Amino acid sequence: MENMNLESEQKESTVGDKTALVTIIGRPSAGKSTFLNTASGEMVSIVSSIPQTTRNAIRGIVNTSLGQLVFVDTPGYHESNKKMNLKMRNIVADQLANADSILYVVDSTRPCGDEEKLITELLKGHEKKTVTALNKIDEKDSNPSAARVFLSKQLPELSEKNIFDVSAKNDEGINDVLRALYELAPVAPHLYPEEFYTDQEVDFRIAEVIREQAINRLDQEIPHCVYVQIADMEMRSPTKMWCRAFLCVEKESQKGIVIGKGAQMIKTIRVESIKQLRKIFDYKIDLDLQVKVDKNWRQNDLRLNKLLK
Ligand SMILES: Nc1nc2c(ncn2[C@@H]2O[C@H](COP(=O)(O)OP(=O)(O)OP(=O)(O)O)[C@@H](O)[C@H]2O)c(=O)[nH]1
Ligand SMILES: [Mg+2]
Repeated sequence: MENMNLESEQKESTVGDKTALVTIIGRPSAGKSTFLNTASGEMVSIVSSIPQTTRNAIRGIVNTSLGQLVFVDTPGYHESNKKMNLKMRNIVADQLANADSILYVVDSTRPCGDEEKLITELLKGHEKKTVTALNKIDEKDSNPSAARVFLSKQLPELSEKNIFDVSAKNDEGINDVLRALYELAPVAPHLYPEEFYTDQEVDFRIAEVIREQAINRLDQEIPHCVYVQIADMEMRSPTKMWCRAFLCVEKESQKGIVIGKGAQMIKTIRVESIKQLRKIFDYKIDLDLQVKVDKNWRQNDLRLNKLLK
């Protein structure tokens, strides 16, 4: 009996008692998903140099001795009347309304103009619960001082002590941001068991990894015209899963490009996806990957409602 008590004592949580739901917002390509991956130490949200990589609200959980921060990565917020963008903006607005606090990521290498103003408008009224990360300070053309001047004009209520210079890519300044977020967080029950670092379903994660590998190899408009459909998944043994997925494009002409000469492109996407998935899951995934045309899917409300949430 005594031993059992000892065991339960040892298993007692080492995660502190604060909890907060933190929505990450910022322009496309500001580095929101990179921040989340670095802060959580896991590949939670896919990253690419192409704006509008993230299309969903994606949760990543950071547990430390101070408590549990549940980050919600969101699509880059920007002006465009395209159906898909309007849906992505709704995702951001919903997540902002739900948030206990906000992590505002600014790309310090880009001048703060109208695009940034659009986001500061969204943040008005939320200044007290916002922590700002001026990202990409590792870049030569980074200008965090200019960003600070812009912010002091646009959001004078924003406390300077909650604005930090960071490099999400190089893990610089991340702990300062986390500390400030813990400072704002209330003592509250945790939202997830401490072994969780994301709430994403397996099929969604597989689809996202394939999309990441695809968009990082395709150019011009094609990355925006791609989505991944998981058609079938089956555990064939405790260490092996079989999965059939379709890389869907909008037009017949794009299909040829995604397949590539001698099917080289689709083969590379498949092999690199398997490698990435191996890092995430503790079983091997045998991937059957094919390309399919889903004509003008970005105009299809049913499809968008299913893909963007
Ligand atoms: N130099 C540098 N590049 C970075 C840093 N953080 C992110 N990046 C790069 O910026 C690009 C966009 O990063 P993401 O994390 O996908 O940006 P995002 O804000 O999630 O973009 P969307 O999902 O499109 O809104 C990628 O090429 C990243 O490697 C950083 O601290 N320094
Ligand atoms: Mg992103």
